[in-house]
Amino acid sequence: MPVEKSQDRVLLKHPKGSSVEVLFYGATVISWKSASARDPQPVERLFLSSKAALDGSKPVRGGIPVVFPCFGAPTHPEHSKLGQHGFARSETWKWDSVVIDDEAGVSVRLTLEPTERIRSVYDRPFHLSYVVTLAEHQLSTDLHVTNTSTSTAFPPDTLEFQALLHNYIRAPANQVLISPLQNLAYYDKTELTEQGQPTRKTESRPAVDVKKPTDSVYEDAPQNYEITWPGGGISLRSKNLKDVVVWNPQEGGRQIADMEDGGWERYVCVEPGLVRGFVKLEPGKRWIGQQVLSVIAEERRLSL
Ligand code: TA6
Repeated sequence: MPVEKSQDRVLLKHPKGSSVEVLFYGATVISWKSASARDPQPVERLFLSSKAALDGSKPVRGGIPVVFPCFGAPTHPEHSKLGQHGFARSETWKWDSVVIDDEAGVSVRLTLEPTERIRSVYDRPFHLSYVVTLAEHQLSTDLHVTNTSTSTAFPPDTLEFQALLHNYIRAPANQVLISPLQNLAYYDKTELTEQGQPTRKTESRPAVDVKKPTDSVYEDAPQNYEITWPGGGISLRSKNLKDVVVWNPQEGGRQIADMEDGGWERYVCVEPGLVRGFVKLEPGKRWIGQQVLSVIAEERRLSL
């Protein structure tokens, strides 16, 4: 299956018409096109702002930015020199290899290792690899984090990090519903306490909408979600990413310099991550956070 590599990106094409495009900058998936029974021609499934910078000057506004090693503003002392959402989304990753190329799908790997620039803000023993896999109706992305320390000292040279896959799913924001999140504890970042912390709430809605500005971090979520709207839907399964963030700023999107006009009406972010607490990874160990996005089959969508 064709894997077309250029200076700054790689394009994967499936014989059944689906495709995915990954920028080396941030290992950001910037396009995923897939057909369905309703759309015989592949259609774009991700939102990418027309004002997004794709030249490596700033993180990409749209697609799937990779968040590592901190989510939001850093809270861990080891992350204190990092900016919002860490450095993985704003470094240029290296092309590694084609991992799989068969009837079922095509899959490539990019890697990121400490560079002088990264070490100046995050001097920790890590290796990242990101595997993007395209199938006919499915896109999987897997983030592998290795603690490369060989130290046998005590206490161990543990790597502590958060990770999240910041999916901008193309959807009519005023009609989209996300489920099942009912009864989960969540932190509402649009409502701060007197101490400036997100308000802790319990989700009462069987299906969550984003008709008003939404920035909610759900804790210990089921890792199996449906994002649906009249005539469309995406299912999302994740592994080792116990939390999930739902974000849409609505009109607040006007304040975001690289958001296209009205862009907030065209997406919802549903982001599986491990962002409450930290992964604690001992020397020599590897952790993998995974997600699979699938186009929901037509028959199910019609019955919604
Ligand atoms: O994941 C949701 C969030 O953390 C929001 O709080 C919102 O600010 C968004 O990410 C975008 O962050 P960015 O740094 O890309 O502007």
